[in-house]
Amino acid sequence: MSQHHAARLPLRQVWPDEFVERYRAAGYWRGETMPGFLRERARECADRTALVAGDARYTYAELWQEAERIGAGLLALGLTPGDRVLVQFGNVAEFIPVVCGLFRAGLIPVYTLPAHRLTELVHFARKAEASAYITAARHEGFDHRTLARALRAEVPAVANVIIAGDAEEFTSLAALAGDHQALPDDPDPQSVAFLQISGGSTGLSKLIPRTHDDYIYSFRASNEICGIDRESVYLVALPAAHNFPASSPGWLGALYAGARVVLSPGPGTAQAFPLIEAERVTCVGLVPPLALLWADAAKASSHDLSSLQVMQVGGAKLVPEAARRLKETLDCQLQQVFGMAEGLVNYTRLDDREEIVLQSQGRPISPDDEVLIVDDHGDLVPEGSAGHLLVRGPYTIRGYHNDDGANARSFTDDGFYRTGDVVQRLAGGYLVVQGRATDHINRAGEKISAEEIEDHLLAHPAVFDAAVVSIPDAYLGERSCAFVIARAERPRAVELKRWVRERGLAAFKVPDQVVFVDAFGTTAVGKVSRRELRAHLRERFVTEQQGGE
Ligand code: OOB
Repeated sequence: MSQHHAARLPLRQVWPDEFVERYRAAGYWRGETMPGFLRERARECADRTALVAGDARYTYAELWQEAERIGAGLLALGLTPGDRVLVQFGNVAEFIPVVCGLFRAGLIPVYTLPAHRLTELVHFARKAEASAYITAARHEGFDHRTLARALRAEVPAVANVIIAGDAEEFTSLAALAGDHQALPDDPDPQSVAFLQISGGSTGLSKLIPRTHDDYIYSFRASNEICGIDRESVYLVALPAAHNFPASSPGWLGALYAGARVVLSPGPGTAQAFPLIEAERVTCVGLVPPLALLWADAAKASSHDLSSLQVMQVGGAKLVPEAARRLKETLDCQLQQVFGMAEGLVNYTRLDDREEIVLQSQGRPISPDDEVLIVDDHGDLVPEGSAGHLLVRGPYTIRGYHNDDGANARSFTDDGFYRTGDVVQRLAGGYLVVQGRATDHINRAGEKISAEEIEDHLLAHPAVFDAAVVSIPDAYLGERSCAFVIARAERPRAVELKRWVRERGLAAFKVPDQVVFVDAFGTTAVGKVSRRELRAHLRERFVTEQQGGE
């Protein structure tokens, strides 16, 4: 129990030796590390602006200095390199310096989303064996100190809580100091740099270990594909902890390039448009519903958006008609991005033919991304047919953190990750996402596991059975709908929604719609799989709705 202060062994993500050699020889893995490149930029780009967030501006030198202060301060509290630290921030000025500080101290950030609540944080803290939680006093009206207290009560191993803003009984981020604290050497490039949260296609979210070598390769190569260089200005409009705005090429790609990162507090045009004008933003990544909103708003806007060169759209499917609408309205290039926190990222290229940009979700970053498209039995489908996407490559994980069950399901014996996506491959390796084989709801880019929500609904005393499915939605792409068979007394829909919220879950997981049914309507409910059952309910519902209109 008292191993807490002993140095932890670095977490590793293991690729077989032959792959390590191959990825090094090809120049993908160069032995760079997060603190290593940040230190270099602080030297090369010392006085250039690295980060703009609210009223705060940091040069590269200042960002590094702040990272050293925070890193040393955390170690002075008793944290040890290798310790895992839950990080939860909205798009505020503290987020990036904190993450850089963790990298500097060899601490491992566990990125949570601002929307996550107690149940999720407890799960992440336990899975990661976290020993600290860093967050803001309040975010969007919610008090994270209260959450911190509840988290510490459930997981006492989270011994340190560090708060940006009024810290109350906790440690204040602003007061961290470690003047005499020795900082460690840069970590092993093949060790795990951070833990990312998976979309959670089955059950609870898994933790995704990404190494310095593999992640840096993904955003360095993304910079090239997305045209990010020192003169670029990258706007983070989606939650900064998400893999898309973090690394595709995201704020990390931008920092790697010596470019400028601008954080928008939210994704709305009222917040983002003035920033685009003021900072001359050149690139932004959005989910499809936002992209469409932005395009509409841009037509009527008095803001000068002429600096914008590339609008990236990803996280959920951009259907061709919507892509065409964007192309017609926007005065900048459209780039489709189909990625996943587990690794593989596909982009349409900036010089691709219009047809490809409208029809496809792009092609992989790396010539060494091995993409297989297989049928239900694992056999390759004929070229051009749709099938399950499997992938292996220089920046795709070989396993989740501390999760043998998920690893047995999600990876093949020879190390391919089963993405759960159903895709079709076009000439040139371009992928078209057709749908998915797992039951999660992709709600405007936020991934929700059907199973996870069903479990929470089933815990309600008045619920006999529940099935959560995705329903096509004109605005969100998909929304969540819970079909519920009640016991004797039917609860009200709002009560079930409140129930889910009060189970300590992110608000985006609360079912958008609750539909009570007397039975699930198949004669063999007990025999079919949950998956078939959900598909059946979805189909019946969508057909009835269309019939009714
Ligand atoms: C990104 O990452 P995650 O981990 O939140 O979600 C991954 C899943 C994919 O497996 C796929 O089901 C879906 O999100 N997805 C798309 C898509 N982009 C992601 N489905 C259709 N079309 C697209 N363009 O969402 C993510 C990570 C890095 C870059 C971009 C997105």
